Amino acid sequence: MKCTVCRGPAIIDIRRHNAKFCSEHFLKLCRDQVAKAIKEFSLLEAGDRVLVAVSGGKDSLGLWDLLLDLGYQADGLYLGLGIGDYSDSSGEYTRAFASSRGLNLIEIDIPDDYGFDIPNGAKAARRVPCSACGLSKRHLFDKAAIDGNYDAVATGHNLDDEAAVLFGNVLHWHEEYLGRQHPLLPARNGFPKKVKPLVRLGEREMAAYCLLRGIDYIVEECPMADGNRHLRYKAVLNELELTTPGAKADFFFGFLARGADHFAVAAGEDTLRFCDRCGAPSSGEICAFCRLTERATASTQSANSAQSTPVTFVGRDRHVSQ
Ligand code: Q46
Ligand code: ZN
Ligand code: ZN
Repeated sequence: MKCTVCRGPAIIDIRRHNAKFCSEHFLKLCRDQVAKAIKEFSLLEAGDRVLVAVSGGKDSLGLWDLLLDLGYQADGLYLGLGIGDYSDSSGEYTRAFASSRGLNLIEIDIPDDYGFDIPNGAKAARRVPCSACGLSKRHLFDKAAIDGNYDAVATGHNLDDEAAVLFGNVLHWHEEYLGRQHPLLPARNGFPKKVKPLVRLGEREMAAYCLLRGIDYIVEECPMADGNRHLRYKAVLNELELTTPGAKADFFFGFLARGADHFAVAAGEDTLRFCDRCGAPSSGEICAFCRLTERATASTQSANSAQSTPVTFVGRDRHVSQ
């Protein structure tokens, strides 16, 4: 197998590009694809200060590395979710990456700082864990970016993630979520700009990128993801990609080019008011995160009884919206 660019020994075959790459040209491809996404979707400007949401996984650590390589000022933000061993080791991988490169890592620990962990807090608030987790992440990333005066929050959603989310949103015709599904969410009404610079790279490419760059990352999935719809959509699309290389990219980029505008109105406008407790933009007097914290911590004292009480979950599966 030879590199399509230099004819040297290739280490990876990317069927949707109908090309093979040696390690040098593969790393260049990754950088070029991120630079292309940034330019194509106007994600960042030269010299921007970026806050990268890092989880210790291949996508977020790879993204941090790529943004630094492309010359952006990038700091990391790690959220401790209190999900047992998974959180312990994802924090260790993140800290090891940051300290080995002398990077600035901001840490927020939800159990220490807000008094609940995601599994028990979600149960107490009668939400599915990924719904409580997603809500907390959005709120805390936004707050950290605004407080720290960052130009944007960057997340490690890759092509596989975005295609799977799009698949779910189309399958159920979630028009509002379709209206927000874009690699760029501009700053608005007190929310920071949010960008997804990895949309042109797949999961397999991110794993290979980390391997070649010597980035150690947590391989294990979050235990709360078990049975998640998002993972089932990924499996369906992987099956399709096997026989139709490029199907995921066609689906996602075709939507952005020809479908996204149609749903833009459905995303609506955010209400211009602020949470009475924390000052975050909110559609009601008290924002969703403050309500979650209240319910999650009110039940901490009676956690034992909450655990034995049957609960009705509300909220959606993870990754459906930003
Ligand atoms: S961390 Fe949180 Fe994911 Fe775990 S609880 Fe669900 S949303 S699966 S990216
Ligand atoms: Zn080559
Ligand atoms: Zn609030």
